[in-house]
Amino acid sequence: MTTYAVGDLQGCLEPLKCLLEQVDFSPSRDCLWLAGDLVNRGPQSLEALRYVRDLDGSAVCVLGNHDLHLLAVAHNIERMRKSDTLQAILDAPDRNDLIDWLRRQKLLHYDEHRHTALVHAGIPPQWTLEKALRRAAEVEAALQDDALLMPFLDGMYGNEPAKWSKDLHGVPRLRLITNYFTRMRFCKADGTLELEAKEGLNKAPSGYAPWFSHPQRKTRNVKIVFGHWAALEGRCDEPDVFALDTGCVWGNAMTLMNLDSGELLRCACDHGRPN
Ligand SMILES: [Mn+2]
Repeated sequence: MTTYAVGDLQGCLEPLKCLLEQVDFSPSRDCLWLAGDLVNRGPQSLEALRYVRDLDGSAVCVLGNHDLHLLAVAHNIERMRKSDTLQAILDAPDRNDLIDWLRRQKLLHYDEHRHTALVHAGIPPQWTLEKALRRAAEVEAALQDDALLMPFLDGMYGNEPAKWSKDLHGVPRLRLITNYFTRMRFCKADGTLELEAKEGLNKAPSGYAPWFSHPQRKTRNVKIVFGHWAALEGRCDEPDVFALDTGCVWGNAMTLMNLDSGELLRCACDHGRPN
């Protein structure tokens, strides 16, 4: 049994299949971790979503910002944007099953055996793993609660509050937790977020640094696998932190990591590119 991890699919299913073929992936034997953003921007969002759902117990998936956006669009909370490629999912006969499956996925996964965490964007520097898991569980519970789902999706969008306080409650609290796990790139050591900058490591806004590079980060003892930040091009220069989004949807490669050996495999095939 081998466990593999992949970054953002964003509707690029063919490159994933190409990578899994190369390693002779078998769902009955192996496991695939997905760092979220299964859908949007790319050409095969519906097929990618179905593929991962059908991997069933062989896949571990965390939610990304695009996956949450799909949930909001599917619940008529948010309008589709021009660049969204989600229509095929909304029109699919199994749409309700897919959306229901998506809302039951986690924001943060931790494998005790491997001492490894999987998250879409990152874990803010001021939280221990235990605290991060408790915070993620708050959002996961809201997503799975019929009474809380709509108010959460409705209030999910926005960049404020930027700074964590344990006194935050209700939707603003859930919004900040969600922003940490699904949108964060740069922040301060106390977790104050800057959500506008999307460039690489050397383009940090003044006073901010990549979430993983703060010296006092409380998850330094945990291996972390994440996606979301394509501008890193797979490099974050931080021990035990693995940036797996290598921008396949933007015409670059998809990366598959063997979590047991640390080996990285890239598929530079261009069939994932949007027109
Ligand atoms: Mn993302």
